[in-house]
Amino acid sequence: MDSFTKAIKRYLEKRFGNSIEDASERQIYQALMVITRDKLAEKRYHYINKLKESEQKRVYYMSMEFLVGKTLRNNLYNLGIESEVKNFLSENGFVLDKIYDIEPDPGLGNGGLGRLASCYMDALTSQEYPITGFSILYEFGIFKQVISNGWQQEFPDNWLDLGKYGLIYRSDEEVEIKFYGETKEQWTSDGLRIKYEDYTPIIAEPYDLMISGYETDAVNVLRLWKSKASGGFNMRLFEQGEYSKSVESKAIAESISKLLYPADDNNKGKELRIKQQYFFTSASLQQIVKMHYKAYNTLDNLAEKVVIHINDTHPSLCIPELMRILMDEYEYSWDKAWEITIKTFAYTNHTIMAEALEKWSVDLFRPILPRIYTIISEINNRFCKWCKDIGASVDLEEMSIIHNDMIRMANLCIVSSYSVNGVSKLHSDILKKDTFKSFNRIYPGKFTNVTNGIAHRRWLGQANPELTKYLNELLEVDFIKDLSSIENLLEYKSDESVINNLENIKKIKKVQLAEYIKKNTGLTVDTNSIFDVQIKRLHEYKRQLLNALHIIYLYKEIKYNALKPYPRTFIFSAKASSGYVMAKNIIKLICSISEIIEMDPEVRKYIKVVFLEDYRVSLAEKIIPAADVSEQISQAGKEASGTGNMKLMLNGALTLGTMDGANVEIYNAVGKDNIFIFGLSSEEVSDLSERGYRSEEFYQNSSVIKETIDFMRTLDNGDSNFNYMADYLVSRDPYMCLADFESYLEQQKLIEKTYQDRIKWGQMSLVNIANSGIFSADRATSEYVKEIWNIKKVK
Ligand code: DL6
Repeated sequence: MDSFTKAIKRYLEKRFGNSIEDASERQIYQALMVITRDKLAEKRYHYINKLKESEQKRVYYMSMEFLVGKTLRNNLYNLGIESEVKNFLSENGFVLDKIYDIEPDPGLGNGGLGRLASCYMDALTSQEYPITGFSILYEFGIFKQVISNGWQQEFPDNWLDLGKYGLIYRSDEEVEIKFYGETKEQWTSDGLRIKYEDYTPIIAEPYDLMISGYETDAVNVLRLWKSKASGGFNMRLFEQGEYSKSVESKAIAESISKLLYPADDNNKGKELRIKQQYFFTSASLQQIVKMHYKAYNTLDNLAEKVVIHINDTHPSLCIPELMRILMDEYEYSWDKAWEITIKTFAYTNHTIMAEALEKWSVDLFRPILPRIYTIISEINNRFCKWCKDIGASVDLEEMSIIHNDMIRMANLCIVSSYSVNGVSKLHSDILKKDTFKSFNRIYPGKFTNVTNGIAHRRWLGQANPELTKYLNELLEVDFIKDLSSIENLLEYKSDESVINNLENIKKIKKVQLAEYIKKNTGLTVDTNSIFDVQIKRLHEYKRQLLNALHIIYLYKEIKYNALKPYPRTFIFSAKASSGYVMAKNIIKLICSISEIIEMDPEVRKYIKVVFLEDYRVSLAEKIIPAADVSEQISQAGKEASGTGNMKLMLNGALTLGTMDGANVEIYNAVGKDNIFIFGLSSEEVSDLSERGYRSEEFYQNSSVIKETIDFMRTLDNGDSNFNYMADYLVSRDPYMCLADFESYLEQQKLIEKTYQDRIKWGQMSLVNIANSGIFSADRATSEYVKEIWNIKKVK
């Protein structure tokens, strides 16, 4: 620790010519970021040497998204020096929490999928497994959301400005990526060779983010690639006065890593997305193969030493890229290259939503990546032929990788990987029995399940230090090291003093959140009210609209039927994709309800609605520990797993949910008396869809639905969209909010009643915390390690 504080002082002197007494908070932040990073890099050096010596198998985790969250607190916590740094800073007049606030959230992802990738990096590192993450260094991560008059507005998130201090630039490992051009087959004395002509080269610059583990010597790396024009700007054009043209090619090259998820509702956007996918997969594969070859002087043993994990289909171009490298650069035959390839890749599917299963049009794809297209096409031809040869009575229309001039990326992944997994039991079953049933038939054993897990060190240890400290003292087990031991808490289920203490901690977290709400929205919320939380991406299938409809119902009952419910604060936070009109309408609706209630003294005594803008990891860390109710109300069969449900449970919130995704496993873990379940099951949803769902029938046949929707219309003041949303529910309601409304209402009433029995609620909350062990990312990654990757810890 001494050396750490000395290093801070030295950095301030050398970098800014300042002593610590004269330093600004910004300078302290920069010093902490750089010194922590360098300390981790030093540890990494020793770790990587051990790894090289052991020649053991490694995992490369490919993901277009890593929602890493703020890094500084995580790193100090993992290094076990957080409290010393806090004291040192405080002796010198600084507050560590204020320094943490300076760090931007690296928003290199959208939601669950990206956060999962980061939870897994953290968990694997804490368990000393060798993993490297690969992604893109987006200059602008997920947009900053501002709510203006209830409407979402998007602003660029220039996170690198302050986030760059955590990165190490590895100029020695740049690679070139080739787009467009033509490939020609050429016979040489060594046989048939592929020659690239007229291609556009782009340089991938590597930046490394150190990933620390808890109480371990292991340090893994997340490698982020940034695009750069090959050869910089065009000097000749510049000298001829063609200033804009001279920088144009540079700008085009650099657009690849400019933005996370450029809108792809037009061909230009789609093109850019394909380029992003190939850019980072090609750079990563080139790097992996080069390192492997350097270590072993052969690629014959690649699959013995390397697993490449494809996180959803976005990185699926890894597959043809490995084939290309093996054949075109290392002169392997097709058969040998294919044998290596299919033993190297494992794929996780994260969605069954048809619109999220990626497809690329051949016309768009082929000119950008001619050689990669040829390889995909050949994989497909051989796969279809193989199906016919084995006489499989399968539906090639459903399974062919290229179909109706579209390339189906999930099919490519399934055909080319040795393992395919879903992310909850229900989701994996649906993949096997429905979405990919024909594949499951011809590849018995390939499909498997790994239920998601969360990094409890961040979501409990760091986000809720009060609860962590209390449980540490009470349980006397290191549940931060091994979350399964938290089940010892069950012994205290009948101990009222423990229940009271847990309640007091919840209150502390609610007060902290209330302060944040006040500061950021101006709203005063009652910390004795039930904090009812729905935080996640805004999507129709997640049904924030169902939640809103319940609030409208309560409003009507309070105002016109003298209902006096137990006070409740409904807290929402969610970003909508910039082009997703209905999602933006739902945000507007929630904000309008909030405003109307706030203006009504009679109603606001009982209910309040808060929409917290700019949902991100660090905001989730504030909301989750303060939640009483966790709304997990997706239409059954649509949410692959969910991970927010696990984080909320871990912090003592009770789940109000459908039997969807991992809710089913939460239900099994806590038992039916410690969760609030409602709504149609996934089979019932399918049956109803097949029979033809008509929401209007539910509207006509249920007085409570009819009255709520009719009341909703009366709230429309011209500037709000109550009427529009009411029409939408009655005429379309694609995710069956109306079908589930009455059963949702029933559980909401039960929640209100149960909450008032403080001991009962406290016991239920305790049971949830105690049973959260299986949702640790340590458990989930251990399953990947044993069942899929077959790797060992670095000793
Ligand atoms: O597996 C992580 C996460 C799940 O918890 C969510 O249920 C699921 O919706 C999400 N999937 C995606 C995929 N999107 N696309 N494409 O984000 O993955």
